[in-house]
Amino acid sequence: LVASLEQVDETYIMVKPDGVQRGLVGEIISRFEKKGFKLTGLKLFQCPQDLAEEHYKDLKGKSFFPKLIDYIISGPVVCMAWEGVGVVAAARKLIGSTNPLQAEPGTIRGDLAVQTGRNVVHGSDSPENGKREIALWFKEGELCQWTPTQEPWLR
Ligand code: FUP
Repeated sequence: LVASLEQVDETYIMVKPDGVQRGLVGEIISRFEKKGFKLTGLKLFQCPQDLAEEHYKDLKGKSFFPKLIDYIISGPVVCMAWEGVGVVAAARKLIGSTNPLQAEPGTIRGDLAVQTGRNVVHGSDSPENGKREIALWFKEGELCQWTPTQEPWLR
């Protein structure tokens, strides 16, 4: 009842090309599933350069921007939309610090990555950016609003 009164947010999570190449897609998805969030969008996707630049437009002036764009378009990514109360901040906690060497053990980056420029996963940094990024990476019909049922699926 308490949770139902709270704001349900959405966040854009992406397994970056290194995560796909290293076979970490299932491991990364399962961390968000186990936490209890709801998956509302999922696809494997080769990102075009203009989309990568739009996604990271706030970082356009940074020296690492060209390298970042080359990295994101270097191979397929896995795009995901996740929904839940507090999902944006909780996903950032599950992901860990930008620099994987500073990310806590137990986080995705802390457990699975070493370099900032190859930090396996992206997560939106605010509910506003969650909405913006989901709209950027998904078309309307690719998202699925669904209600978990009480069905005894294994019987
Ligand atoms: P995060 O929100 O943790 O993904 O971090 P930022 O939005 O600050 O950075 C986005 C991406 O830029 C990072 F995932 C990796 C890359 N980056 C660098 O390559 N070098 C830097 O010094 C900072 C970020």
